[in-house]
Amino acid sequence: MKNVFLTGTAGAGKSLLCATLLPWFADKGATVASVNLDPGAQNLPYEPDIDIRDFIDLSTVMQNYQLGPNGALILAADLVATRMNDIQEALDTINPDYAILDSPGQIELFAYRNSGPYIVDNLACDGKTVLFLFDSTLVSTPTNFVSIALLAASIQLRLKTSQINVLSRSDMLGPNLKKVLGWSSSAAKLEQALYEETKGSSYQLSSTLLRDLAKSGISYELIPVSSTTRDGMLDLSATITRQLSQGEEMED
Ligand SMILES: Nc1nc2c(ncn2[C@@H]2O[C@H](COP(=O)(O)OP(=O)(O)OP(=O)(O)O)[C@@H](O)[C@H]2O)c(=O)[nH]1
Ligand SMILES: [Mg+2]
Repeated sequence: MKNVFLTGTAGAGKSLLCATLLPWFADKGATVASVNLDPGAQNLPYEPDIDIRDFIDLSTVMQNYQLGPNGALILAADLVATRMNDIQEALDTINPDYAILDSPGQIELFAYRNSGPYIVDNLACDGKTVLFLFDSTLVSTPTNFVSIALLAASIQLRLKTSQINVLSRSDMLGPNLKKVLGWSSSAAKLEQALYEETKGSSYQLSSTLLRDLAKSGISYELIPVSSTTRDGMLDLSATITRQLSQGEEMED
């Protein structure tokens, strides 16, 4: 079984991408299971095979611990790790080729507390990758692009797992898609765009961070995908499969 974790800022399109990837993999003849790891999820665009909400109920957490909605979300996210054996057991029963795991909207609850890294690290699998979604609506300026690239690097630092960076909801960028992809594939283009945007005021900070990012070897080359038009799905699924088989070769 190979685990594919979907991460990204709130509303970046994780759940709809999960719903889109499931039939995509199934059509290719792979068996696939969906796992919802978000105890606070309200409406999911797919029917999860395994649902953390069956083990952790947000309103019970609020009542039992006398917490408001934010406090309950934090505690519920922490409690996810305590149900890892249940998730593992359910996954072992299904025993799919791929498990697609949808994470909570509040990325800090998943990546910056202990539960998310623990789950990523300890769920048994013979290959795993993290998809980090750059939300198209958050990367429309060069400075914003750099700030989300830093977040992507930070998630990689926390989850310590091979990561595929995706430009999600790419259809929402319209004519700006080409420009954003230009920044993602060329550090020189992005630096020039930063220079033109900031006119010196925050150029020093953003360009230094960008160069350090490049020096660290972390790639922010993005695969554009749209769950609405299905554009980019072929490229993304091929990248996931390649990444996971590379992991296998490295382990051999
Ligand atoms: N146009 C367009 N809208 C999208 C796409 N993917 C998701 N959306 C919409 O964006 C909104 C958020 O999508 P979700 O899939 O719920 O995003 P999420 O990251 O799971 O959100 P949280 O779990 O709440 O953080 C929904 O209204 C989706 O219909 C896409 O590729 N294109
Ligand atoms: Mg979601």
